[in-house]
Amino acid sequence: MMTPMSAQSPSGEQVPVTQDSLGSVDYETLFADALQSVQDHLCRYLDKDAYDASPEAGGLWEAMRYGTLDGGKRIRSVLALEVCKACGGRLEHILPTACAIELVHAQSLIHDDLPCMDNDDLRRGKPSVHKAFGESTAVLAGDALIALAFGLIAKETPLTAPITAEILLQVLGDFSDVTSVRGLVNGQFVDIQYEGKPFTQEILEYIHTYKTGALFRFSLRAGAKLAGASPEVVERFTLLGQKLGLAFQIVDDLLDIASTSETLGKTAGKDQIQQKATYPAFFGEQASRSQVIQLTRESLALLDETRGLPEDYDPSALKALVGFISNRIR
Ligand code: GRG
Repeated sequence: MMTPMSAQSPSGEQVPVTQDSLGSVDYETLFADALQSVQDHLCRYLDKDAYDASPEAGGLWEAMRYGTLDGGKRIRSVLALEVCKACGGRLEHILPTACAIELVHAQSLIHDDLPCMDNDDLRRGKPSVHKAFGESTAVLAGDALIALAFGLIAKETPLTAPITAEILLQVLGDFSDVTSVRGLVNGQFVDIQYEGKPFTQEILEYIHTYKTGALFRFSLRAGAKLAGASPEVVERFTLLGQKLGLAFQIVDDLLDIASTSETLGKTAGKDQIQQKATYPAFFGEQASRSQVIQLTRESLALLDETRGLPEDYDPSALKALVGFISNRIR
């Protein structure tokens, strides 16, 4: 079992997240194997030599690799891997999808940073892709990453038990929803529409549900599906993904206020300048923090539910991830 640690809130004060104070875990150490598996697979997939690319497209591959391989917490892919493992699944079945999640996440950051979107010159502690490679290359790199992500799932997921063609098609269908106007694009659109405008709680929840929640929901859902879990278990983990996505985004909003660009690797303090629809702007910082604590408790309770899971089900790694999401400082 993981050792519980004390929790650090985004504002720097100690917050007891749960009764047993599950807190800021040493994420890189605890999940070193998962992080390495994802990184190795991504490096191999984005190896431009392996793709017989014409030399003229070399700059595009370079931009894609720059935006994807160097930096990032990989929290969504690690969640997918750990859910699959907890549900009795195998690494080889979830790894292609976990990496596809990282490709789409990288694409969303590349496009989000463009001047026509959130306009940020700094990402993962270095110049954002359009700053390093130019705007047209950044747009094309993002476009190429989305298409490659679908190919990764379709071509590299082994069709061995418990994975059937039907399960694989379901995952691809879910992935299409996440990457379309039923997911991230929808959230980003509404987020931009409401910049500098009055917004309601419903709009705020809507933005977060799609902009950030969609990829979290997919990550956990795919992890369960690709372990061959029952529909009930898949829905339970999808709900957990919804709660974790929301907690992750509220913490992101709090860090934008309380942290620095150096720590975050992206420009801090932008939400207020751009008058974004955020939890702290609507509810205040303290109430937002309380919501994170509530979501954390609900997430831990979902992980204590064992119905439909293998006899040796061990939620400790997933509980550590919940603690990391709630108490992260970057
Ligand atoms: C998917 C087709 C398609 C389009 C994307 C641009 C866009 C449309 C959506 C933007 C979504 C977005 C940037 C949401 C913010 C989510 C968020 C909190 C990102 C930061 O995630 P971290 O902290 O980043 O996990 P690292 O760098 O650690 O990977």
